[in-house]
Amino acid sequence: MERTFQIAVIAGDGIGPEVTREAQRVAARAAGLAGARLEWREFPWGTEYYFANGRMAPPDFLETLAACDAILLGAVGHPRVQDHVTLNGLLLPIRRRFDQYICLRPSYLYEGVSSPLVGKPAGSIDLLVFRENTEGEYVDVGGRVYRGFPEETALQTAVFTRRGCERIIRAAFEAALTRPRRKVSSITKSNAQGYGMVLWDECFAHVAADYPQVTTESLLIDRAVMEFVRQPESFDVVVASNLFGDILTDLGAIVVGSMGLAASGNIDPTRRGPSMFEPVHGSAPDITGQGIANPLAAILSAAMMLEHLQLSAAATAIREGVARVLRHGGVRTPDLGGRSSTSEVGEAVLRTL
Ligand code: GGG
Repeated sequence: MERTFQIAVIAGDGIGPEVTREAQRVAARAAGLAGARLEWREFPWGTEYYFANGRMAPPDFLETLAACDAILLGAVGHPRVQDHVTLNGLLLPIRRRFDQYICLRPSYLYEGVSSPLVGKPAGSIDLLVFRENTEGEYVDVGGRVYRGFPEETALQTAVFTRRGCERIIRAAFEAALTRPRRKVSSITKSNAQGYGMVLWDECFAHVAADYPQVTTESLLIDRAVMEFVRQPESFDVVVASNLFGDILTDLGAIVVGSMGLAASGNIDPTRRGPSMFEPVHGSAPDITGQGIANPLAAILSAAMMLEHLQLSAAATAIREGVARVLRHGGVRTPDLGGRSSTSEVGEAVLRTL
């Protein structure tokens, strides 16, 4: 019997709709070949909605999304709207409401793609970042007083809970058990952030004791960014706070060749609500409308979505298709040194299925 999944699509802003279109085409075909049907529920939320309605999405948008099996998101952000409005109006409430506490962001150096780092063979960089996704530095806690006066003051609070730290760290260890190198690196700045990140370190030591078969290391963020450049192959599974995970994964994307290859999943492993899948990149206003955005990050995010929906064969087919297109090298967008369009790359992946 054909299984049917309701997928919410928030293509969003800038290049979001361009890359999401390709991800939908590829995901629908791969799911179909695996005996499943994806029913798209497309929502026109984002900054155009904001210009018309003064908010990024309707008041009941979270209830609407709750009825779906997964969410596919393109990008949010517009040069005429401050980024904290777009993030706090759409992306962050979704992550929190559906307790998508794992932000999973792989970086893999594909055959046929050059790292900006010299002498890195294909496959030598293969790391998986577990970014804490519901608390830390991204909580909406703080305030401003004396606005516009010389004594204006802003407070921005980070929140670290034992439950929040332990569950993301445990998820990282569980993933490490499934990988050959079985290593977890924890990244903090606990020498300077003496409360939240010290709690994080304590949680890391506590959870690590349950996994004697996993090698561990704790690095300060300043050392970690250095090692991401100097020897990224030394990392296997990396676990970090919301902010540090976000920054590290842009670096991780660039050392494996392009932001256009960086996929991510915002996941609630308990499956109480929908998880959300999105490319790591933003709306890229500089290339919007030119038809040259790399759709592979969105396509690989859709593969993560299919994996989460337990359509593993479909997910694997997409990942292998992307690897073939990159290995062959004939069809690629300008970020990877090619001249192909967004839809030509999507079409090339479709042909592999
Ligand atoms: N692809 C989603 C997107 O547009 N992300 C923009 C962004 O700034 N995200 C910040 C975050 O992931 O925390």
